[in-house]
Amino acid sequence: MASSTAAAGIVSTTDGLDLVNPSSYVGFDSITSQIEHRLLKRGFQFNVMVVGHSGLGKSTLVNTLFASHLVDSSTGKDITQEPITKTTEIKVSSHSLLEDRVRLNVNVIDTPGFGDQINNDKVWEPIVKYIKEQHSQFLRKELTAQRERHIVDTRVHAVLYFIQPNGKGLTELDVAALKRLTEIANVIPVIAKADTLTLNERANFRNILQDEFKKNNFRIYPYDLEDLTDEEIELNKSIRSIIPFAVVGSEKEITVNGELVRGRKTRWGAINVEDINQCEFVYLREFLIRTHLQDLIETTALIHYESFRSKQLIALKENANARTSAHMSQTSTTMLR
Ligand SMILES: Nc1nc2c(ncn2[C@@H]2O[C@H](COP(=O)(O)OP(=O)(O)OP(=O)(O)O)[C@@H](O)[C@H]2O)c(=O)[nH]1
Ligand SMILES: [Mg+2]
Repeated sequence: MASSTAAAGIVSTTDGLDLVNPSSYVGFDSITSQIEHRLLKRGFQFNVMVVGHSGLGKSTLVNTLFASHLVDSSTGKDITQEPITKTTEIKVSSHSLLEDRVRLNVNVIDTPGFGDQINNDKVWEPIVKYIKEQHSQFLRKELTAQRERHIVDTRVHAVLYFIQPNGKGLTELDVAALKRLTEIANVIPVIAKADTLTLNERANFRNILQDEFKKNNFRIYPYDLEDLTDEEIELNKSIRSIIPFAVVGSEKEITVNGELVRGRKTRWGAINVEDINQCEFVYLREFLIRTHLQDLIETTALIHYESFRSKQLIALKENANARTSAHMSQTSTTMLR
């Protein structure tokens, strides 16, 4: 807090810092607009991955998520026109969203579903490997002598984990995969194909899953880090109460009340995926690309990447030390001979 011992434009603060009030205009107050300008020019890079058992609607949902905004930037075609087929390999598609001067570059990383293989042991390993590879690539670029001014970020900022709407709970495979993935990335679980459950069944299932996350000590995103404001803590609390989001995806448009909407016909009637009374798809989208976009990107860098980076650097140092001492003992043995 500033006291009024101002002399020659210097104001002392209670934390011992002197605030200098320059007598003429310097111009650094424009720094926020400079940063804004730079960020707007460069745009944001957001990488989201979908993971889970086979056939749960992963590919459909990512297409639905950005459907109204997306045009495949590589082909220029509206990607939602293409039929969705079974995903057999990790596939990245790049999209660009432009809203109110802000450019958002989204990489969607679609992965093959679990459960089709004869041996399902560690089927999540290729996914873990992919996430780590992106960290490793980033680290390599950071460590090169001629570092790029702006390293293109391919690190996975969010993993949407799809859970079968069985009403019972997680499978053994889910538990093992979630344990591994929550250690290395921001994991956001969703209840897939929520249209197959009644609203009551959804609420019960959500409670069961939240208990299982607790019991297994999974670190589910969002995290309450030290520097959050009271408002952000409150927001996270309310988000946490509806995680896993119950979502419905659809590759088709249907007519509901005479209006053409993206939705599905179910045995209870038609579901409009954009209607918050029928599914939580809109909450998920808001959460991902509005309220938590920057936090997802930052948390990936500050927590997950940082932990990878420090482990790698320690291992490098230990290797180098081991090599030096091996070399020294070899030299002294030679000298003794
Ligand atoms: N009832 C219902 N069906 C859905 C939903 N989303 C997708 N489907 C259907 O489920 C089937 C599988 O959808 P995909 O999007 O290919 O599922 P996936 O998880 O990508 O499948 P894999 O790539 O094999 O792992 C398709 O027939 C979709 O039409 C949903 O929200 N509700
Ligand atoms: Mg798929």
